[in-house]
Amino acid sequence: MSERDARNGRGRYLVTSALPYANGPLHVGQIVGAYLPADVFVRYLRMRGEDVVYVCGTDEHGVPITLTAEREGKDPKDVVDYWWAHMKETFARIRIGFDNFSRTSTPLHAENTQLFYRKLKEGGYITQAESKQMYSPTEGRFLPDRYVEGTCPVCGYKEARGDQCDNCGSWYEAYELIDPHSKVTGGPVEVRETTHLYLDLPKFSERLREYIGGQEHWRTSVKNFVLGVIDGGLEKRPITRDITWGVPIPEPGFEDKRFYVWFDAPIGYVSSTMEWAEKIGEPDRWREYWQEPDTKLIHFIGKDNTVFHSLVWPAQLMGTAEDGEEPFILPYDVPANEFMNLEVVVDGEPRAMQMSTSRNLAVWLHEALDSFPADLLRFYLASNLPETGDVVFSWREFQSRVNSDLIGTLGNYVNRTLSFMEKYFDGEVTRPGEVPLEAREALDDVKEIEARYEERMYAGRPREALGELLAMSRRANRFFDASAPWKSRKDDPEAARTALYYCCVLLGTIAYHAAPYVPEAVQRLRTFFDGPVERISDLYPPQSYRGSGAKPLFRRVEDEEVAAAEEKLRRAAKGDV
Ligand code: B3M
Ligand code: ZN
Repeated sequence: MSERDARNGRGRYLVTSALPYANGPLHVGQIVGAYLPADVFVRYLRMRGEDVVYVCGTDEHGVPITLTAEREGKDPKDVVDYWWAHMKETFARIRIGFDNFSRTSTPLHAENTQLFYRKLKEGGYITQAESKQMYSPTEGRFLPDRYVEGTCPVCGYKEARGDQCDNCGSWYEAYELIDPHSKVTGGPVEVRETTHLYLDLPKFSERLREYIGGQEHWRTSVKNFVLGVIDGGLEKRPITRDITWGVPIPEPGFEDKRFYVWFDAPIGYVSSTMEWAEKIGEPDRWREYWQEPDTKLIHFIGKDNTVFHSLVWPAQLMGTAEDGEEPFILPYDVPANEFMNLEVVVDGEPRAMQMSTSRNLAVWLHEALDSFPADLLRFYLASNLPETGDVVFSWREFQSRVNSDLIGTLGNYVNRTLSFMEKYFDGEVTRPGEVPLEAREALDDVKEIEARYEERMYAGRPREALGELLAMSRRANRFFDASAPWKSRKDDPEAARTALYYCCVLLGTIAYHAAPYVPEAVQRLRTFFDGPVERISDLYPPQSYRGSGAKPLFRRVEDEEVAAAEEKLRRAAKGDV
């Protein structure tokens, strides 16, 4: 996304967050990758009057699901039902405000997937071929991607998955792994022939290169990575698997196979939008968001999903556009975020470790929300988004960011303004005749900071925008300090009242820009702050501001809480949980 988008308008946006596999609780690493940045962005766009639909849902197919089901001795359906509900609730608790949270096991989604397939086939983009797949003689079945583990053929990483290496991001066929073995039994696997359907990616090479090459506003890392993949030469990719859980394939001879999860998953964005349109009683509305060329389609993802979203998925979309029907639009942007590691404090020494969901070495969101208000977690996570590189989650840093930035800088400004006003001016300040120089300077500075905030926000970088929000709060605090109303209220009460009026102007602007990050606090603020919460550039100064009964917007994070949270991670890291 680019600066040229920074305008106040009524653009149309379809924003998506990657569909999480419905096989376990959400952790903070996922939230900072695909959800919080998207949610903050969407909230902001809405405040600016843009037309936005924000969809998501669970990814309920594929090996991550069947592996979990097997491990737990359950039916895949029970696994996804449970986690769909759990995730939906957790997202609501942290205030991720999807317009629709669907799931890929719906009949509508199966229909859509088969429709995409048929269109691709009609377009001549599907081929059929025998292929080599990993077969486990002891288990008597083919083992798809993630059931197989081995050493990465590119970087030598020992625990590389069957379809992709988590360490270097390479993308290969399972039989290319060195020393491949079954993830379930640990036993050896062998290569056998089986028939599959393929998406003819090479046919899209030129169009993909042109499409991606033309995306001036994409993050360079994403763009270069994908162009590199195309330059390396695209191959036909199998879109079916020897499994029984997934979307059925409308082809004779494929009754015992299912579509590969990455074929159907992105179609889930379309299905979720259709479901949304159905729910609001305008079943055709989804077309505006998928077929109007001026809609901006933005996929927020974690970087490990880049190839699928910026290469395979656009090919799927291009390939369905050719039967005379209204074509689908292509992604306008694919903001891919980096990873979050965990700080574990061992013997007083902080160490960064990779999260491991299987070892329970993670900060689970639902647990964090049991201990802390959503706003506090949102604020810290937003200040620590992996927008440009990997980051580390640290409970100590959570405490210091919340206590010093959120409470000490932003919350403190709100508090001192409102309590001063209530205490000395009966909770009301009216518009003064003239703007004193100091106030004018403060307003001008905040206007400048606001412009930077907005540019960053429109560029899909809420972490950087948050820095500007804090700059705004510091500037406002400086104005409060410089006008020293606690002094002037005695010898020049009018000057104090004037200063307080402008403090309220700044307060309303700070609250406006804080709302995407800490929505609950700003909602609460409106119950005791009566005045416009508005961009400074749009503000029509009101006759008066009122405020009474103000309460602190945020609560502090205590040392004991941090100690307890750290202890939990320490124990997980040592393996005794
Ligand atoms: N479920 C992978 C993941 O959670 C996958 C994303 C699908 S987005 C269409 O990392
Ligand atoms: Zn690798």
